[in-house]
Amino acid sequence: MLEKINSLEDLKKLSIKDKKILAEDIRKYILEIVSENGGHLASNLGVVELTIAMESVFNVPEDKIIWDVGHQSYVHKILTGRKEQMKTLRKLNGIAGFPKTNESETDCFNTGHSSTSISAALGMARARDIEGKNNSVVAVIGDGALTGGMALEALNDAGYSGTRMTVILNDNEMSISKNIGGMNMLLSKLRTKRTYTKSSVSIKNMINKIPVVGKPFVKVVQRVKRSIKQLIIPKMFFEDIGFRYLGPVDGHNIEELERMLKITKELDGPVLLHVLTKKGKGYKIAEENPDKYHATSPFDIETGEVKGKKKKDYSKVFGEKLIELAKKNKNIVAITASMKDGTGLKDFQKEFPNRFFDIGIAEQHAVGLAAGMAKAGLIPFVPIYSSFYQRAYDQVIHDVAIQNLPVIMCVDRAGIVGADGETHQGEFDMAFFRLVPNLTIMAPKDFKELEDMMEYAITLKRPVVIRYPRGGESNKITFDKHEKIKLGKAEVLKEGKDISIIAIGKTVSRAMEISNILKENKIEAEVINARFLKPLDKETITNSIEKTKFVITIEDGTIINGLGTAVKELIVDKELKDVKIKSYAYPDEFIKHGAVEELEEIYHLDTNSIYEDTLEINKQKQEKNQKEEKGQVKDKENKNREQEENKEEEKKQEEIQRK
Ligand SMILES: Cc1ncc(C[n+]2csc(CCOP(=O)(O)OP(=O)(O)O)c2C)c(N)n1
Repeated sequence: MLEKINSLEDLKKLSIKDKKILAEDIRKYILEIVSENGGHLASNLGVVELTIAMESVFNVPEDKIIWDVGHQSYVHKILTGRKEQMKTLRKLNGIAGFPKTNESETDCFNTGHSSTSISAALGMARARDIEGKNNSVVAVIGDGALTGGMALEALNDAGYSGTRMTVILNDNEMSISKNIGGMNMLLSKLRTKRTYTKSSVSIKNMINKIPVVGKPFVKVVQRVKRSIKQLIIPKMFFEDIGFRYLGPVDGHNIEELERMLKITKELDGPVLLHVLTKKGKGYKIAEENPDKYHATSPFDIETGEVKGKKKKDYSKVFGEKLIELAKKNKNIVAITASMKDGTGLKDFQKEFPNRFFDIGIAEQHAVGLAAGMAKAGLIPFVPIYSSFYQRAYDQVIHDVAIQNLPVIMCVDRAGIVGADGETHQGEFDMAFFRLVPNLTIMAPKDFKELEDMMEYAITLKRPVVIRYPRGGESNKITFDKHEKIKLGKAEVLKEGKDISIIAIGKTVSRAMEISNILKENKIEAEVINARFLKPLDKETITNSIEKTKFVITIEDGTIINGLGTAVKELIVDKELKDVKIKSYAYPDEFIKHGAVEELEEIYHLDTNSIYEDTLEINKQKQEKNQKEEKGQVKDKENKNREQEENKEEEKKQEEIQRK
């Protein structure tokens, strides 16, 4: 059936029976692609019928569908003319793993971070009303994403405004792991109810028939009415804030879905359609382990085994060390914004269930909560991915930094993460944290240094940022030396007279690799592991630059306001003369998806590019030195000649005078 579907027109012609066959074909196709390329599996398998029904009932691109997070948009992409290209999913220059407006006009809004869809949909609906158009606007949001503050802010606005729009709540009871929170408690009550289309209307009518006589009586009766409603219809939360609630509906029944979607299309004002789906639907292994197959590396379809050996990564080292530290210090607690697996906290939760807090997809709250805990004497560790820390920037400044509170902010997935692309790349954190007063910012060169930094952070008793990358240590360089961590002290890993290479975090091993190749070319590089972006070790760096007069900086962050900028500021402030500096970092642009190694090469951050560049600059430097030396020799010769001539002239004058 999938072979016959090349456009939405083809889809719309199918009978329900054929759409069911199509759904199975799409599942197989997604399984093939994700098992090859990696990607978000379980969420996509869960929305196959929902997407078919939506694309059948709504008329995209005139009607607007906004996919929250967007990780579940594969079915949509397959149905909207990108079936063949999906084989390039998440590859360099291939189809992105999230909606992209530049890929298709049916992707009406870019997403990637959670909980944005209702705001965007409301914005489009308001624009439609102002322009006097009539199209539908739909936000599709998961129960996980509904725990995010931005979604709740948007519900609050949309319900009150009465704007015509639809929110489809795709409820699979899962965020990445089991969903939690008060909203989830509300949804679990709703899940067990039968569909409210007719029944809700009749219950409402019944309640409205309770007579209200006399003013003092009104309030009492209203309160009674309200509690009766709450008892019978937990959907009242949505209705009370201004939404018309429909559902719950079986999210794998295309016929029923289409029927309900058609109703939503006809209704005025904001509507919330509650759809129940199963994460991983149709692939037993994912149904049984939806968290493991939420996002996966390439795997074997038969066994579900992930291909290739899984190496130890920074998140795991972080999680293990935190358990060790927490055993010694009862004040240590851990907070996650719905990412306990990704950030390595799974075992911490088992070991210390009372000191572990999964607070939903709510990064702002995570940091605000940590600030409160720190103020009251606890030591909160808050591991959040770099790109998601963007959400909590104000909380870092307002709640943590201004009050100088000892919150330990662990920035996981710092730097380029690869296939998830521009919304998930973590190249900005050094830049945006560097300008916040009171923050100490560190990045480890390897696992051992991460452990040392975590231990050290506790002793500081003020806000600390520790950033570390996705994946594991370098497999080319191992570090034997680990100097004790001291505030604002860099580590000189290798002494040299020709060039200073200053790096931080993951790129320190690259600096070592480059220095090794340079050595083969008789160039002695001094390698400095900066360790601290803030406070920067000005003394060590100045001494090195004064010696070599040629410095390169390497970092997996943006070129603006990172390590390179800090070193340049230092050179200017200290008025260091005749210094050549070249900074390697990501440029001032959003970095698209692709393998990390490919992206590093494109942006000249790979070992070879830096090495070749360095060789060239060093050659220029030597030529300049030689020229200067030659110039100096010539100057000396000229001076000597002048002196001789002067002497002769003096002699002549003396002779004349004597005569
Ligand atoms: C701001 C932000 N924090 C964290 C994430 C990581 N993340 C991606 S999907 C997801 C769970 C989403 O759950 P839900 O909305 O229920 O969708 P489902 O995958 O269950 O369909 C999380 C936490 C994110 N994308 N954005």
